[in-house]
Amino acid sequence: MALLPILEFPDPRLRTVAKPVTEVDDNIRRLIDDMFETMYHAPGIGLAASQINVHKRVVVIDVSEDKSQPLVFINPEIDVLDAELNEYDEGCLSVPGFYETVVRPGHIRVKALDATGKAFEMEPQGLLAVCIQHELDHLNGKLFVDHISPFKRTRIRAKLEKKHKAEAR
Ligand code: QAP
Ligand code: CO
Repeated sequence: MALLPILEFPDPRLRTVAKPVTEVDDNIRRLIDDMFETMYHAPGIGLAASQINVHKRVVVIDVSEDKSQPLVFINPEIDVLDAELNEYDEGCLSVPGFYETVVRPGHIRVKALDATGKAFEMEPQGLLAVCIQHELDHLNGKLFVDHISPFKRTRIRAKLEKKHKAEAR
């Protein structure tokens, strides 16, 4: 297992659209293990491969209190199940220290492959529905800051650029 460095906004590599996984093999399972280790260490509740500069459609999530419910989504696809929208204060390991309210559909259906390559479906609501949509955005080169006002996004970018310059000194 390995802890992997996480790309931070506004790194342009976070804008890469990830490619579908064609075969769920041991290399993908090693990637998944490293992603869980990196996510739990942070700690975080969701991580997309894009955030560790691997542009494959792989997401790991665990929204449980005690890290007991690891979920893997390979090549995830989402349908919106009802028109109701929910607000949630989202954060992101790639936007450390910043949380903003994002509006998204509250009830979705997700179809994906698990770590064995088997297709599954679920119909989450609440935090899990938020998290899956947030992570699928990453695979499409999108970040939660794209859902907030340009003013707030610019301010966050400036603060993180300042932090990155300080870290590089
Ligand atoms: C995405 O985010 C998410 O700013 C996962 O300093 C977040 O795990 C989906 C984190 C909220 C739904 C709701 C953020 C850790 C972790 C930070 C995360 C930080 C340290 C974020
Ligand atoms: Co994120």
